[in-house]
Amino acid sequence: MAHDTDINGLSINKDARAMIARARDEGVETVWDRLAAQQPQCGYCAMGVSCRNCAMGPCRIDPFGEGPQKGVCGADADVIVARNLGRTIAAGASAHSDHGRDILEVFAELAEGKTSGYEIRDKDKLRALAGEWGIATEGREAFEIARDLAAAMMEDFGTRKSSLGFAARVPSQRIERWAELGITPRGIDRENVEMLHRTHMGVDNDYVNTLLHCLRTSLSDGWGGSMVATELSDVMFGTPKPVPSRVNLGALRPESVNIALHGHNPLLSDVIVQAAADPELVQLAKTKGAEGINLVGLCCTGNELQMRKGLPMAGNHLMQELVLLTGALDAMVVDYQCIMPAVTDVAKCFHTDVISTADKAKFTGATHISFDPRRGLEIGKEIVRRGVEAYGNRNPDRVRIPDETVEMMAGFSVEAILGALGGTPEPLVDAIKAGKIRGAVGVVGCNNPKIQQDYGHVMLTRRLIENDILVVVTGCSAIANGKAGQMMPKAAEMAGPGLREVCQALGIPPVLHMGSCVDNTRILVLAAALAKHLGVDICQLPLAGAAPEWYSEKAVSIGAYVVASGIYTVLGVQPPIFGSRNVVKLLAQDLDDVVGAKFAVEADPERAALLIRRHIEAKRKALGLEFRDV
Ligand code: BF8
Ligand code: SF4
Repeated sequence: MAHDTDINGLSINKDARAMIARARDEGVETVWDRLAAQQPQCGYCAMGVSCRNCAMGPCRIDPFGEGPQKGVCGADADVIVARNLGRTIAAGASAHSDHGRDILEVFAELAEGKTSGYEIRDKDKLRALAGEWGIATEGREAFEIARDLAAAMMEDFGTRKSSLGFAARVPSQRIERWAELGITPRGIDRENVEMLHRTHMGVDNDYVNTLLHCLRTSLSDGWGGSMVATELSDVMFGTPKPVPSRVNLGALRPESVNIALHGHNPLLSDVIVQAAADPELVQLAKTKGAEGINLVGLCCTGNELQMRKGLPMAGNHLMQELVLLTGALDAMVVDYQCIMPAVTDVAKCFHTDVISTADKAKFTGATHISFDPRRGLEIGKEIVRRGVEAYGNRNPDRVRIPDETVEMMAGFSVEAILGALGGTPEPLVDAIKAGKIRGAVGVVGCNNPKIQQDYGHVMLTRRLIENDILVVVTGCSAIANGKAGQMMPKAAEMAGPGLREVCQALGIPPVLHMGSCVDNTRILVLAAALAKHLGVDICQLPLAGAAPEWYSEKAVSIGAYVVASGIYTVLGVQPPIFGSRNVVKLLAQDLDDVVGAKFAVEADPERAALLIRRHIEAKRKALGLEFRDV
């Protein structure tokens, strides 16, 4: 196994390093070993100039201009790079939107009274959503309203409409821009299918046209599939409110049955939380010698549970193998997305039962228990029972749980943020106008083993809050910031004087947990609400986005819809587009003229913070607000 990197360079987390060291001692392969084994990675693919879209290929373009400049079909670097980006975005948007559809289908069954373990927990939100979608609520039962809302939302996935239901949330200036550019998302599935069509050999051979459709496809995710997922999850599982929680591998308890919930969709994990409280199962755990049943989260399923229930979080993306290396995890329950196939291999080195649950996401080496919402609670109990049984196979001599947990706060939905402000964005707008808060930035996305784990998230966030910029986080970035102690109200001490004053007055942290990756839509909703409140377009606000350690196709879709919504976005990992100067110029420069926002790529978080601060001050200046020279 190749170990060319010093462990300290792999992660900033003490607990991660301890487990990586254990993996090396015991000969267990992890993501860092596999990355080393892949070196050197393909330069053509890294630049986006390889294509295998048809059997006349595979083809590649020589980025140095000496070798071939066209694929067999005649596609040049611009066309190939744009097509590859389009397929990446379609995959990412599809992942989010299919997750949204799964929630919607269960919501529809719930409305018909056919599910077990689900209820409508936020009836106010249901009524508010129905109002937005033009569905009558007066004198009607929640289930009747839910039935109509489900039917209306299902239409958004198809081809019968020319714009999405949530478009009414978008400021009118932005809607007009999208219409002028021809990028108004029509149907969620439609844009993704059309992207696959356009990128077939011999269809869209104009890179500008393809890139515009990239934006439209991503918008069908942000204002479509992901937004359906977030909003209906709130209706079914509760709209998050500020809640205390904890994070780190120390969330595992040596004396308890430990079950990790990993993946993205709260449909199953929510019923598992109910099942784990079942007195019979708790008793069973006790008869096996355990103190009780301890659930912990990983990745975005973890975020969903942490946001709504304060469930402790074991870690983010690069912790999924390391949590197994504690030897203290009895079951890892997975649904889908970001679950490395490697987890079943690492689990084999211990007693851990990996349980897959989605029929569309099976894992060789895992136990598959097919999820069915009609028997949700029963299946939840069956899964928890397996975890309790696996505890009996645990070898206490192999248990190493490395660290104390860190306290963090979660639960900052838009409703909760507005609630903390007294029900209106006015106080936030006033703080921005007064310059106490210079602006706000969403720091989101993944871990990537090419970057020292969490360094990008934590350092960028630190530099922003020090400079009076409010940070909102989702996904693995939220977990990284939690581990770094930046998500408690006392972290306001790390912030600049203006932001500190506002946070201390409201009793909130300077870094707000807004949820999972589909919950980036909460950030869109907040940005749109601020823009509407001020009567401006989103692109005029002092806002930015950043994905310092992104790895996934979903992150590319998120970046694209954030930019298409008018928010400047800085990526910390180079996307595979640098084989086409024209594509880079369009995305990093020309886009600003058409959608009022663009991308930047900057690996160093200190420099990324500077780019963002300059951008925010420029937006302040353009709005006629007091600004600083950065
Ligand atoms: O959807 S941040 S590594 S876990 S893709 Fe995955 Fe990235 Fe984490 Fe959540 Ni989002
Ligand atoms: Fe080559 Fe064109 Fe086929 Fe791509 S689509 S593999 S560039 S011939």
